Parts: sequence; structure tokens; C-alpha cells
Amino acid sequence: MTGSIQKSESLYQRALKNIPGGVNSPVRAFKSVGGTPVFMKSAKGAYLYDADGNQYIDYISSWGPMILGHCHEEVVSAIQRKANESISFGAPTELEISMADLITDMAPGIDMVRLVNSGTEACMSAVRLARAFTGRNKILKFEGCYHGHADAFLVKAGSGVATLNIQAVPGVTAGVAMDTLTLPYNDLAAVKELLKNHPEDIAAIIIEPVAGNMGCILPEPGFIEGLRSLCTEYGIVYIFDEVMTGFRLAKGGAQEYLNVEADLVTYGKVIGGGMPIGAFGGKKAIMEHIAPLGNVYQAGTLSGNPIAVIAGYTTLSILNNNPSVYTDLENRCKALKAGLENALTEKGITHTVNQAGSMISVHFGAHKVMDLQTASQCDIAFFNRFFHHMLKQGIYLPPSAYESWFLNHALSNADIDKTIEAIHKL
Ligand code: KE4
Repeated sequence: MTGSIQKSESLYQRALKNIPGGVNSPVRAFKSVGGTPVFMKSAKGAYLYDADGNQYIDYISSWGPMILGHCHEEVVSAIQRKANESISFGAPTELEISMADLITDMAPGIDMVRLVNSGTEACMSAVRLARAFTGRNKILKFEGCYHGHADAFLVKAGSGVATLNIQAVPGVTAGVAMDTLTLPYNDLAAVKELLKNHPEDIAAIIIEPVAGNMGCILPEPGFIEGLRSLCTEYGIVYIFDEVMTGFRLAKGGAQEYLNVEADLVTYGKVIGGGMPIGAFGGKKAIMEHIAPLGNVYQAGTLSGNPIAVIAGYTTLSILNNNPSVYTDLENRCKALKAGLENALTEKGITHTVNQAGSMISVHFGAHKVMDLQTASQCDIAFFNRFFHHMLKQGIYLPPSAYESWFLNHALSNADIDKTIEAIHKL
């Protein structure tokens, strides 16, 4: 059991004075689950320590990046060494070549890659590139998928937009929204119908190949493959948003995990090892339109920043050289799934657990959760109570029913057992 969070409470009151909602990203504010957001002070391995000294088993892993666990010795010392040499140049470096080579080596079908500073930047740049490459304006995204906060993506988006139930984000103009078409995730028939009516209007289909922003939602058999065939048939750029799944589901991300190759892929989170990095990459025939090679302008003051890149490069290198990390993570996640299902069943709580690799989510309802609608039909109020019960037990879950949990490699079997025990105390 955790103790007082008095320091978090006073920090939150101070934060509200100069920061909108007291946080620098909405999902951290506990808005949907209620209560005071816990202010964290340090982290090591699988554990977080809050401002009051309470310890938590971490299932957020900074929303994915901390796949190796917090403050991994090799990553920390690489950052420290690099910081003694440089912080930022704004000039090309050899390290960026090594990073590009490593990403193209680990991920299938990536001929060229451009580093940016966030997943949002990666996704917005990939869409601009697809529009330039095809000469078309419209994009198709899926309800409940979240591709960052660029205007084009804030149409029926997941993550914090779904959590806060924002139907239409103010500031996104009708002109922008009209070029973003949306359909339910997993509805291949609806996509086929749409393309029949818009055979030459759509520049890109952008998708989370395993979705993590309405909880963890798996593609139905044939869905991702079906989109691949349709994109090829209609000359549409197929964009995998792998900001969450990239280098997490497998060394080659969802492309490897699902055995489907996209035309462009976006990355974030894990590739920065906890530092701010995004990236987009793909077929040379498309990527060579990016400035200064081509005319599709995309830029960034801190893109390829040495400190961020060394954190990401060290993280990816460890993953590349130790592929058993992925089997460990998947096995531990499967054990967690089984433990959650057994414990919730014993408590007589109707639920469904979705899991892919080291991504997992619990939904309170008897039905299959396979898109935003079925995720929204679950008992969100019960999830909120569940969240606070687990938090009190020292288990730190994403503070929203519309988020995936992320396991890190520092989690032990004892941590998983403690998580399951906490359910029995519900
Ligand atoms: P960032 O701009 O936050 O680095 O990445 C945007 C993004 C793009 N694509 C996918 C599939 C994503 O999940 C994200 C960001 N994920 C959220 C969590 N659902 C980040 C957490 C937050 O917004 O604070």
C-alpha cells in the first residue's frame, strides 16, 4: 500500500498556477480517472518513486520508451559521456549516420529515414510526403487511432482526445478536417466501399497496425493485409504509425510482427530511449522527395541532437543485440494476461484483456473490444475505480481506459505476481 501523496497534492496546486491543467500533456492530469496526478521524482528499473517517496510498479514506461526499464546503466552512461563532448551543434554528425544505418538494418522495408523530435512530427511529415508523392489531398485514418496532435489527426482521435471525449477539437479548421476521412478500425468492407467512391482522392491510409490509443486493440485477421492490397491497387501510400509498436512488438516492429510491409513508417518513443526523438522512413522512391533532396520541406532545429540520438542508439543497439528481450517481454505479458483474467474471473468481474507482444489493456465489459465503439461501451466508471485501487496498491497504470499498458524488461515475475495479488484485494 502507498502512503500519503501530500507532496504531490501541493505540487499539483503550484503547477496549476503557470501550467495549463498543471501538466505538459493532458493524459497525465488524471482528468478521466479523477484525483490528484502523482508527481514523480525518480525511477529505476521497473519502479517509479513519487515526490512523497512512494514506490510504484510502472506499467506506463513513459508511454512506451522505457522498454529496457528506467535508467538502464548503459543508456545513462552513454548519455553522460556524450554530454561531456557536446549538447547540440545543429550540424550533421557521424552518430546520425550510425542511427540511420541501425534503423534501416532493424526495420524491414526502410531504405531511408529522417529523424525528427516527436511522434507527431513524424506522422505529420509522413502525411505531407504522401500528399506530395501522390498529388492527392485526402487521408484516411481510423476512429480511435492517435497519430499525434497535428490538426489533420485530431478527427475522431484516440488517447487523450477520446479520454477527454472531445468531439471536435477547437482550432482545427473545417478546411483541414474535410481532408481527413475516418472509418471504424477493423472494418475492411467500409474501406473497400470508400475507395470505390473515392478512387483517386486519397493520398494515404495511416494506421496503428496494433492500436494502443483506445486501449490495446488488435487487428482482425486479414485487416492489415487487406489494407496493403487496397493501397497497392489504388496507388495510396500505406503509412504504419509505429510510434508505439516500433522496436517494441519485435525488432522490426509491427511490420515484422504482422509480416506486412508499409510504404512509410513513423517511429517515436523507443527510438529515443526516453529522449525526444521521432522518425519517418520508407521506400527510397518516396523518401527522396524530402528536402533538400526533393522539395517536400521538413526541418527541425534539434533533429538528430547528439544527446537524444545516443540515448536512442544505445537502446536500439541493446535490443538489436539481445533479441531475447522480445520473447521475455511477450512471455511476461502473457503471464500478466492470464493472471489478470484468472483474478478478475475469481472476483466475478466481467472483463476482456487484449494483448499483443508487451502491450496489454483491460476492458470491463463482456463483449469483444475491437474498435473505438466497443471500447467506449465498456464500464469506464469501473475502470476509474480499478485504476485508483491499483494505484493505492503501488501499481501505476495508464490513467485512462483509452490507453495501452507497456511492459518494460526490468519487470520481474515477482512484480507480475504482486500486480495480480492487488486484484484479489479489489
Ligand atoms: P508524440 O508526439 O507524443 O511523441 O507522439 C504522438 C503519437 C503518435 N502515434 C502514436 C501511435 C502515439 O501513441 C503517439 C503518442 N502516444 C501518447 C500515448 N497514447 C503519448 C502520451 C501523451 O500524449 O502524453
